[in-house]
Amino acid sequence: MKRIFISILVLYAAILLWACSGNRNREEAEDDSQLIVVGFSQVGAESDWRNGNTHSMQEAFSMENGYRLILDDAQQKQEKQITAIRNFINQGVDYIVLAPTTELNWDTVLMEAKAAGIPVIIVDRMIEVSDESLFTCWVGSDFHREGDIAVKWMEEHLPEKLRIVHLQGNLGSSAQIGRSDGLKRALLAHPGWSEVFEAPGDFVEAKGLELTEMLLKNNTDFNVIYSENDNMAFGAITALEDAGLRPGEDVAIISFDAGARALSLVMEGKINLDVECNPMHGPRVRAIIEQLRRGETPPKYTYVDETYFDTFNLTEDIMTSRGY
Ligand code: GZL
Repeated sequence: MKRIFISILVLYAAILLWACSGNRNREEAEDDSQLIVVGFSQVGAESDWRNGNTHSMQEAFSMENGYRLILDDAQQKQEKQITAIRNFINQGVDYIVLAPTTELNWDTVLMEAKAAGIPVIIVDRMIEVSDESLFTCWVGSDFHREGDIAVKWMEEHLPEKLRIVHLQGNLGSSAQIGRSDGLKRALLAHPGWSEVFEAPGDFVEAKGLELTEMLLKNNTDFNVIYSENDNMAFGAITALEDAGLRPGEDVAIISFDAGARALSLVMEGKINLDVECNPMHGPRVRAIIEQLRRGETPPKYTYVDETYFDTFNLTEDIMTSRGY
């Protein structure tokens, strides 16, 4: 008799537990419908900078903050971003955030987003469109200024005779256009500067390594590597060291992004100059969305503050305080 009573009690407790969990799932489902849905079309995961940018967006658009982030990695292909934006439209997201691979050919898909009444915020690189109403706001860097910072430093710290290897980012991206522009103008202004090699390394470490190994194998004479991001610089540094050369001494290394790994190399004297490119766009974009939700009008363009680091100004405190 006692055994039957206990069995009934256990069965009753199990039914009670099941009912509660069902309620909880329903509550979560109801809460989930209250979340603001953001579709984020990200370039890819090609560099430390890009990963820092993605992490910043994931932290800003967390469920705890009242958001559901749908992240799409385009593997550096514009056509994948266009497909992702169309998927976001079909899913009826509340906002679309686009980190564009290149500047051109966005009008058609942004017209579709506009027709669907979904605000589009552009982060990082710039886009060129026929009608600026096709996006709500832009948050990013001034890449031409970054190139000018690098050139000014080179004028002040490097010898008059420069034989420059130019490792470019993805051709057609604002980061490549702006950083290349700075060097191009300097080459015209400095008779003692010559560009002995130029090629896209697509912002990836493997291409930086491959291109530099090829140059060394061909006995190309160079004394500066102007690398348009840290990851290509990492590859170039490996190639130089494998060949018994001292990066930062035998060959000056100019880089962009200034991520944590690169700043360690600045401290070691292997990167001479690293121009900062701030990836922490998450909080800025979230602030824009919250302004829009309050019916306010955020600025159309917001440039992030950026500086540069070299062995003269970099400290351990700076490195620990930057968070990326
Ligand atoms: C710059 C960003 C560039 C970084 C690279 O804002 O677009 O793309 O410099 C990244 O590291 O791949």
